[in-house]
Amino acid sequence: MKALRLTALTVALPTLLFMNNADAQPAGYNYDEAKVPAYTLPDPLVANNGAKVATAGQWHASRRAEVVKLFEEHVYGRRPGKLKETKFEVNSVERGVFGGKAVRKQITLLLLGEDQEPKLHVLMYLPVATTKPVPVFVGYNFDGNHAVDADPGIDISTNWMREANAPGIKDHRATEEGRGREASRWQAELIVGRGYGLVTAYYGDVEPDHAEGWKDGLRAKVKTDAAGQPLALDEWSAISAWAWGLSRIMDYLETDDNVNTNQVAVIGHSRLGKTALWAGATDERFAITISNDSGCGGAALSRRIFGETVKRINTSFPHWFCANYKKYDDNEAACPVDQHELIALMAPRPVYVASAAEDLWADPLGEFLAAKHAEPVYKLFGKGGLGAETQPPVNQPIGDFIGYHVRTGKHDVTAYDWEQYLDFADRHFGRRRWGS
Ligand code: GTR
Repeated sequence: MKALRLTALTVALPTLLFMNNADAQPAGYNYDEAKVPAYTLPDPLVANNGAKVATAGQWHASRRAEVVKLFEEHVYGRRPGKLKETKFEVNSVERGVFGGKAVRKQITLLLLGEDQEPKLHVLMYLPVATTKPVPVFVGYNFDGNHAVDADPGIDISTNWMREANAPGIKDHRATEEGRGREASRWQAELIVGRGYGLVTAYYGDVEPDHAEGWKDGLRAKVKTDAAGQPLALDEWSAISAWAWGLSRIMDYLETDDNVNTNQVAVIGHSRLGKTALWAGATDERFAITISNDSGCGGAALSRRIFGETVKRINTSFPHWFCANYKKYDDNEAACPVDQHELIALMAPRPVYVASAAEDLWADPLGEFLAAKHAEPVYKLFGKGGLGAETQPPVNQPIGDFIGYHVRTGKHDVTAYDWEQYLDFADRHFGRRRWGS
């Protein structure tokens, strides 16, 4: 197999200049660029049979599907398509939100088309300044829809939460105190002010985020596929189940006249960034995919063994990936894919990868390099990639069809991140900045 060879030395310097807080990261892992091994990346443009993929037509006709299959088999597990017709119930429509700038809707998705669990509760904001269908951002939240804004009209999530007791959580359930706790990560008013809708749901509605969570979630409920064939439970990982839920939200959006369904961007932070990438890779209805600090098993190259490793993620979160992924514990180089190929699966659709300088656990440089090595696939389509050979300095966004920035600060989603995503979406959706 023809492969790309890289060494740590060619890429280390820009990052080292501003990354000196390894203390904030879990101990016992590599945060030293000099200790990144030389590695060889699989070439997305060499087919499984060794043939070179030279045209966009060849990528679409066969190679793309091969790469999806490799990720299904070795990383995320397969995910079924539509199983049953999802039913939608609009629970509330509130006008006059954000000083009259937005409509807030709450919709329940009956994922399996019947009045049974799991039900996915969707919170949606739409700007009222236009009567035209609007572009939207779709993404899961970590703490329940009520954490996205302090508005007391938002239903409190009743499903299991990962933290046992934390501000806004008691005995693994959300409390009133959790209202608005994730607001800085969502910037709903900013998004609406720029003319976009925001659509979010609590990922734990689909399946609780713990090793046994599947037993109380979607995967345990689904016994057969649409054709009545039995589904093995090991076919999909939790990340695949969550990504499947994002596709069901997309099904709903296709029925909502207020939404421009050609302009739906899927976004996620951290584990939900991994989920957004897998959703964008497997469901081409998502016009833009945005990965915010997704790290290991998301946008970061696994072969760098910098920060979180495959073994560590499979140990802490054994349910996120499929059983085969454990074969690559301490054995990253044996995996037939690396994460640049996941990013390449978005081509020719625009994709954005964002890092945070202090988030060494997620390997910011590894995220940049994965984006960089997705470029050859974009090139097949005549689309520009990052437009830079080395990682840019902090707070300097770059890129054409592959966007990238590393901002100052920690593992989080901030207003700065959202400003970049909005600018990127404006550019690709051919929009003038709202109000200009
Ligand atoms: C960490 C995990 C990361 C990232 C993060 C998160 O504990 O090691 O891969 O997913 O959680 O989702 O916040």
